[in-house]
Amino acid sequence: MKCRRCKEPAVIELRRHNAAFCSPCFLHHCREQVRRCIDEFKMIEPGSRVLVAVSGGKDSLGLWDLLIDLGYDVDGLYLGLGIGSYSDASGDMTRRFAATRGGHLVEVDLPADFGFDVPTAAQVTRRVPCSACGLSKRHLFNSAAVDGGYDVVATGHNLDDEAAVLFGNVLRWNTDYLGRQAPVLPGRDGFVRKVKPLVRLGEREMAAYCVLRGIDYIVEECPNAVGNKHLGYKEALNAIEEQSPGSKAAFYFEFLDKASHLFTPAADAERADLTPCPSCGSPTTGDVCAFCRLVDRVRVGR
Ligand code: Q46
Ligand code: ZN
Repeated sequence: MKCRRCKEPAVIELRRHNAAFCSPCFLHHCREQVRRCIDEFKMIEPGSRVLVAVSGGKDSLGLWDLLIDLGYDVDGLYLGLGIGSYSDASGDMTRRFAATRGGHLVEVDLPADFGFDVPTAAQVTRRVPCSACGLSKRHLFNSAAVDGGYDVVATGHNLDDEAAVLFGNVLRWNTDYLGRQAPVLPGRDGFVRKVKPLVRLGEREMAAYCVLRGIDYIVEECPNAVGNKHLGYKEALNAIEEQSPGSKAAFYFEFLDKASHLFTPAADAERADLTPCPSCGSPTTGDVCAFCRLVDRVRVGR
């Protein structure tokens, strides 16, 4: 197998692109995919300050690395969730990357700053851990960006993640979620713009990117991810992709192109009336925001 760009021996084959690349050309390919994605979806304007949410995994650390190399003014944000040894390891990995790359890391810690961890919140609310975790992430990514004066929050969702979420939403025709599947969520009234610059790269490409760049990342998944529906959807899509390379990308990008606009009115209506939370000032549709209510519930529940 020879590299498509330089004809040297290839180290990775990408069937979806009907191509193989040597190591330097593969890294170039990854940067190109991110650069094209940012341009195409108008994700980051020149001079913007970007905050990338990092978990210590291949996608978020790879994204931070790629954005630095592409010349963006980008800092990392690490959110400590208090999920036992998983959180300890992911925090260590993230700090090590920041130190090696000379990146500035903003840290927010649920136990230290808000007095609870994800397992406790799950226990008190009697819901799955991902529910309190997702709520906390959405809230704290935004508030950290607002407090730090950032223009954009970037997350490491890759093509596999987005295709799997789309698959799940289509299976159940969750029309309001389908309206929010875009790789860019515009900012407004106290919400910072959110972007997903990795949607043109798959999971395997991100793992290879980190290995070839010498980026140490946490391989183990969060213990709460085991057995969730999302992983099942990924496996189903991988089986289809195996038979027909390119299906995953076509499924996702053709949706964006041809159908996503049909669902945006539902999503827009839901974002209609926002007022500042009396407790923390974040925009909310209710009185006190969902995150402040969670913090209160956990405090009382104990
Ligand atoms: S939501 Fe759920 Fe993740 Fe939070 S509790 Fe773990 S699996 S980390 S992406
Ligand atoms: Zn609040």
